[in-house]
Amino acid sequence: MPLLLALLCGLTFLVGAAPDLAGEEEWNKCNGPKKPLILDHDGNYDDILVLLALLKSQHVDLQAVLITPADCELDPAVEVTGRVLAMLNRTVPVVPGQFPERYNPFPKVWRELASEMQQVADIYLQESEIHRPSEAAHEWLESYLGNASEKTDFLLTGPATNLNWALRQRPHLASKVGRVFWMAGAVEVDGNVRDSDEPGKVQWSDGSAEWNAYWDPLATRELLELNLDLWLVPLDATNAVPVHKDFIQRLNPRHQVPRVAQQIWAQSKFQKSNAIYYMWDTLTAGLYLKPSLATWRSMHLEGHTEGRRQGRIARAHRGAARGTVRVASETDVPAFTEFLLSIFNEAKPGEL
Ligand code: AGV
Ligand code: CA
Repeated sequence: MPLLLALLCGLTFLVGAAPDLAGEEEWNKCNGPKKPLILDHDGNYDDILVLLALLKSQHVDLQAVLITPADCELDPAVEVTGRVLAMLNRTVPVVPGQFPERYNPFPKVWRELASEMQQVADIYLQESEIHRPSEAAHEWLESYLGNASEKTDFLLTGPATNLNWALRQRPHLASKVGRVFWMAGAVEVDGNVRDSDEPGKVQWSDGSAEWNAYWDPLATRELLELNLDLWLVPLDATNAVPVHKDFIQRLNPRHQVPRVAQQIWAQSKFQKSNAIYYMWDTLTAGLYLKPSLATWRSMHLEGHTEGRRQGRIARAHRGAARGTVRVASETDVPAFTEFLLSIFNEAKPGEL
């Protein structure tokens, strides 16, 4: 990309230009025609919605879907992922990840949502053959990056375990990693690990961490230290986008993708007051596709790994050499909403 264009693009996104159509065109120019992307999700409702949105986007060349066994039961999450890919005639590898040595398990009732989605998929989507490599996600990633001729972007909508694991094994592969968008953390707001659907089962935590960062606190700390081109979307940004009924009602049930999206969102327990469902991951995907929808702040961050604040992502002490990332702060919510709806509702030629 010519230097001037690169500079212009960088400037536009850092100040958060008006997210209008011109902004989008600008982004697409910066982004090139089709970008290789790996989605690493953890099988909850909005993770699957992200997959649907990416498959409909014209600007993404999805290389693989990695699945972290965090906020899901693994097999149903793999199955639902496979069916969604088959619905859009895609045969990308679906690669399950392994558990790290130490992790903080997600509440069982949330992990079971993957089976609930599988039941819906059973009714609405065809059974499909899944291209499931035999290696674990981090091993698969090592060989993928080793063979890659250009950089690949990453969208992480669960914990950062797989990418961090691969790069710890083979640090030189970081040069093959493009932009990394990660839904994680709560920098200047409260965390959500004490939200619960299981009364009486409160996490041993001071409440300052966000779940994706808390599941594998070591990976969180290490990823922040890798000096990647990291774009973090924490609760500070996602708190502005709780799921609303009027949004769900605007999805067009006459087309297959928005219909499936509507079913998943309607099923999400978005109206519960003890554990409100937000558009955490879909906002992150939206910002990946169009960063100008938010303003970004450059921050020096570190992850805590021990005690009751483990999983917390906080500002790093002065002078720390590593850990500068871009952090989403203010999102233009109406513009994001329209953008997401346009992705889902836009009919593709030949789509049912
Ligand atoms: O912390 C947000 C992350 C997102 O990646 N996940 C859900 C999204 O996929 C964990 C989570 C927090 N609160 C939840 C979660 C809830 N009420 N139900 C299910 N998962
Ligand atoms: Ca998730």
